[in-house]
Amino acid sequence: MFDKIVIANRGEIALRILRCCKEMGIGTVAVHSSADRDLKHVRLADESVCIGPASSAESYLNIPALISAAEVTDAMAIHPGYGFLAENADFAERVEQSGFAFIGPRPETIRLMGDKVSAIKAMKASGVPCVPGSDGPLGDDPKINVKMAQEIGYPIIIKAAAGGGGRGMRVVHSEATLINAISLTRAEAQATFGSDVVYMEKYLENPRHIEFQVLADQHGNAIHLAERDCSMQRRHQKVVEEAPAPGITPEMRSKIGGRCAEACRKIGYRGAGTFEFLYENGEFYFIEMNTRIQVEHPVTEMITGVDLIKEQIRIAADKKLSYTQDDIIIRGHTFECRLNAEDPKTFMPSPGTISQFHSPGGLGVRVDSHIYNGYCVPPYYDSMIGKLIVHGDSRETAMARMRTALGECIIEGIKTNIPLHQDIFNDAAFQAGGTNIHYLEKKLGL
Ligand code: MV4
Repeated sequence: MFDKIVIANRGEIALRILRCCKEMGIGTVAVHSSADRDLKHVRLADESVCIGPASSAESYLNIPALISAAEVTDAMAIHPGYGFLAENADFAERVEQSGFAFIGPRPETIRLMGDKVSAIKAMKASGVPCVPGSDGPLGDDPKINVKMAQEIGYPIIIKAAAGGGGRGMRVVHSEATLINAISLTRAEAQATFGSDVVYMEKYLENPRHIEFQVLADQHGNAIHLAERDCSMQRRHQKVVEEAPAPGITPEMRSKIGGRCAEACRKIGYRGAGTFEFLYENGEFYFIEMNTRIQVEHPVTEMITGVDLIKEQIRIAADKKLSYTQDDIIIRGHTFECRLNAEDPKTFMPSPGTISQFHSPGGLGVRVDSHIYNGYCVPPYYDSMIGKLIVHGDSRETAMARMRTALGECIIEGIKTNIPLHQDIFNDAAFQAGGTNIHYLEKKLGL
């Protein structure tokens, strides 16, 4: 096992990784920007290194500074967390070339999944159900593209191969606008991602966003850990996640999850990963794979009892998975509310000093947050200040527990989105379960 790990991230996920390392008896190196000296995990880490100024580009995205931090502290591995460099194949490659373990997939896998066209191709070949589409990059012959769209059936969506997470997409409702939409998406993709490769899919109008968690070791073992429903989102930012997804039968879970695990074995996947699906009319359609630990990983941990960060670290250290598929049993229901320092109505960021923080607690309540009384939320980074996670024996119990926890939570000095969460947990359609990806934006009148 590693004797020391560099935590190449900040905020709640850095603290989550630090806690896991401590539990595993692994030494910790916190790296931080000059604006982040007072982060909770920096104070708790065995060692800390300032890697640059406040700007992420010069600190958390600074590859040479991160590798130097691992070298000077004589660490063995680097955990990238989520965001920042977590899905940067060049970073993973340079970490490994410098003699450190990258706690994540192989660089080639990150690259494969970063290109959405090659990701879909690999998944389709491995038996994962995909959205009907172009099965590859679009060419420049308008006649061929018109015919393809006709065969798929409108509406269709044009997506940038280098996009993902909602960037570089355009919905087309009829043939009249198709050719222009392809050109526009191509030009935008070139400008934004430096690649003009685009592809076509059937546009699903009212899907839910359901994703499967997987773990795969370097000994040919791969398992799935059920699904999460992340449909409650605004502008591609998830707001509430839950597991399991309402209405998904054990048979469907085992069928789709099994396909995901099988795909992992086929491509030689390593580490934790997420298969993103759109779910509509009882069918799953793969859209993208995330090669990182995700913000919402705790909902899966709470229903399975599996420590996903611990498994990531063990896998990177070449250990076998601690579980077989048969060991994974789903118990109860979990919700997660992402707590953001923002105006609950305008969504404007609200950085500043937290003058008062009282954490909710009690049976089935988990708070993954780095905030404390007097902590100053800096304006330079994402506005997420923590996650409130609840578990209960049933969806109803978990929901009641979340309402109680939200009511107990006091954060003063900054604005937070707690009132938005309270609205969501009092919403009849959300209470019934199974709301789609457009529900929140419609509710908010966007
Ligand atoms: C789609 C889609 C409908 N049909 N693909 C947006 C983020 C990116 N990961 C893929 N996205 C979508 N792809 C087809 N063929 C609708 C979306 C989409 C979406 C997906 C998941 C969560 C929120 C979303 C919000 C708007 C659009």
